[in-house]
Amino acid sequence: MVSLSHGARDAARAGSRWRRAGLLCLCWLAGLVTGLPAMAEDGYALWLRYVPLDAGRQAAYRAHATELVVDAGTPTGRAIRDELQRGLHGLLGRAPVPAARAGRAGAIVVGTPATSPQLAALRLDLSALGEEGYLLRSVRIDGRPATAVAANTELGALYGAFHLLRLVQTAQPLDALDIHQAPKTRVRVLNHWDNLDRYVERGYAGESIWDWHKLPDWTGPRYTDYARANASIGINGTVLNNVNTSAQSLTPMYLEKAAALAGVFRPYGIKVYLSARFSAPIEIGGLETADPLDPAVRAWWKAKADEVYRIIPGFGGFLVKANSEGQPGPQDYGRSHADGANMLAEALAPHGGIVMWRAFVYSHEEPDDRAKQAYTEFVPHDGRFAPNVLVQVKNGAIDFQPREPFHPLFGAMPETPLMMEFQITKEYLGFATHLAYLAPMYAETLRADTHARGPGSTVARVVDGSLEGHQLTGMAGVANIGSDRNWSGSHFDQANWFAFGRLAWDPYLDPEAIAREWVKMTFSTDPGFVDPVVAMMMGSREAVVDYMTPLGLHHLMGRGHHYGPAPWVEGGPRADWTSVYYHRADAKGIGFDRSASGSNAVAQYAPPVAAQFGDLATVPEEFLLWFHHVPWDHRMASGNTLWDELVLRYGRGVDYVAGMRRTWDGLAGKVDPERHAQVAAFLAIQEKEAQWWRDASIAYFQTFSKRPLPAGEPAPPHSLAYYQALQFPFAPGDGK
Ligand code: BDP
Repeated sequence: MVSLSHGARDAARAGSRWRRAGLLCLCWLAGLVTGLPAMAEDGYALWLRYVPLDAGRQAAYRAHATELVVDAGTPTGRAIRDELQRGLHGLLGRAPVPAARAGRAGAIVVGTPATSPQLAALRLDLSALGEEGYLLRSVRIDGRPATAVAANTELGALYGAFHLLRLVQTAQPLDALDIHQAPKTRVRVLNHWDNLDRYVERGYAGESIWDWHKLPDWTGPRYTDYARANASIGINGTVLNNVNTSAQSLTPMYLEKAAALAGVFRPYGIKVYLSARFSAPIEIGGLETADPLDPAVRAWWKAKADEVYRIIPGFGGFLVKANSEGQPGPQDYGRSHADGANMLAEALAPHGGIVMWRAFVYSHEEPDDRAKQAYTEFVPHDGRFAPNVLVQVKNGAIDFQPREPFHPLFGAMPETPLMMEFQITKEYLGFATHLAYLAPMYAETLRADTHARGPGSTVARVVDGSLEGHQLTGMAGVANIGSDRNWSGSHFDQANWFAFGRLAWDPYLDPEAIAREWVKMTFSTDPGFVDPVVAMMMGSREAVVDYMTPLGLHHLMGRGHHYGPAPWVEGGPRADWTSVYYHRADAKGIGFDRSASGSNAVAQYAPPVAAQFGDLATVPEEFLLWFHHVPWDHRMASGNTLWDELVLRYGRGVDYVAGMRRTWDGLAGKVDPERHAQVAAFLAIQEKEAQWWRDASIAYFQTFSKRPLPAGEPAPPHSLAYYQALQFPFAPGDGK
């Protein structure tokens, strides 16, 4: 080993200091030249990055942001002021000057007529905005141009402030604003499937962000950033704990912890809700039964609700998974879902709380098609739920598959407000590494026509209450958030959180427009980047359908952990947890016959929909094998046989991913290297796994079809036995 004298060592150190300084300088210069921030980007800032705009834009926007007038005397007022100062300072290089009243041209005046005399003097019509809506309008105050962000409540004003920032982030003009916004649903919540030990069921972004052990004493800045991000997209509630919950969450110790989170979230309009375990009266209450008609049980829940509200002021209510996948529920006592939900509703009602009662139910004792069970169990109780109950229905009747037809409950329970449940975490769509933008999937369901009250009875109209005149409405998204620095496990998964919030606010928004907003806010407004990335996102979910479950196939993933292809899964504790139950491939063909000749699940839809889905000649091809068992030689619209089409679709999905990789590689100069590298690496994983899905699926289904692959389609590189032998005992997110 060469030893250096002290002098030499010092000189070497000084040299490396200079080299380091030079490198820093270079990075800074590079930042100036490329317009990219010199700091490495890790995704933590989400879509609220607020990086400097180019000089020309900055100058234009500064003229609209000279002063900021907002009453910061309340926590929400402070949140508004801080966000606008932070955002505008970041974007424009200079924050507007705080002022008590607008005195210069270009002021931003935010608040309610009650908090702002200047807004009151404008006599704006806020009557249609409700409690959460807002108005952004270019006005004149004392003859000088100003921007008004006005609402009936401070929360509405906060939402308006985020909208104003979004306009700047996405390079929209501020000259002649006249924007009115009010949410179309009332309860817009994330469902965290997080356990108290910080394990996240179906979570692919690290452990739970709720650090229960350190709560209530330590509430780090991340909780505030979580609230900011959610408020920025209009989410107004969060269910902190898993639907498969432990009764512990309702003990005083955990209620105190939840209260600390609620305190952080309150200024941002985010209510805390908890999943309630139906058997809690037994487990933590010392009762012998949880029978919802038992007076002692009812009294226990009433006292529990009183206690919860004492500890957590403004608590939102309970989410319940009952009599589903082994969870306890009212049926354990011969009672109905309505009995169970109404008992909790009665306990919460005096405090203004609600019950979100899940319709995701199916039982292994029930031999009928799993797709039919929720409808069978719930429709008879239509009209029997208390007014503060929402029945929470997954988008499709099986389970968050890459594509499902809309759930037949939508439109079938006119007397009951039905809440939509979407999955944001990609349990069945490639975990965190596959790039799949889910807004097209959400919108496909929302736009589906139930025909419940004739044509135009879309799922969105069921969910927003307009079809049947319900006031209590909502949308839930199973969160993809964890303690990973980038929150969602991958940069592009942030888009799904964002899109969920935007669609919960307005189920009629265009997925492409949402993607465009998100890309501009998250990466860059350069059209040379935005256009190809948005195009790539828009087709990405269809690609997953193609390489995993084309033409209406479903539930073909690995057992338990749900990772990778496993269409061969059979046996085990219950038939409806296998793949063969769903695809039913045999020598004749493939698919689940849910037409009148089969399980007749189609009959659960309104007659025009049932007729369309139930007939092989009219069923949309994307749902073909969902509703029919179809011969291998069936002619498809393309002229191909079903078998050939199936193989081609698998390949099409893989090709799409290869195309996304090419697109992304070509954008290297337009995005910071850190995020570029991770997305590129994840796309490589996705391509490998898409290929695996294609190869394993074809190898398996060919044992039934016994047909050659279409010309030019490569044979799977391995034997079926090879794919079947792959094991993944430590795949993340499995239930436990
Ligand atoms: C399934 C998940 C399981 C959840 C269940 C649910 O695999 O972990 O508990 O949904 O929604 O998709 O209750």
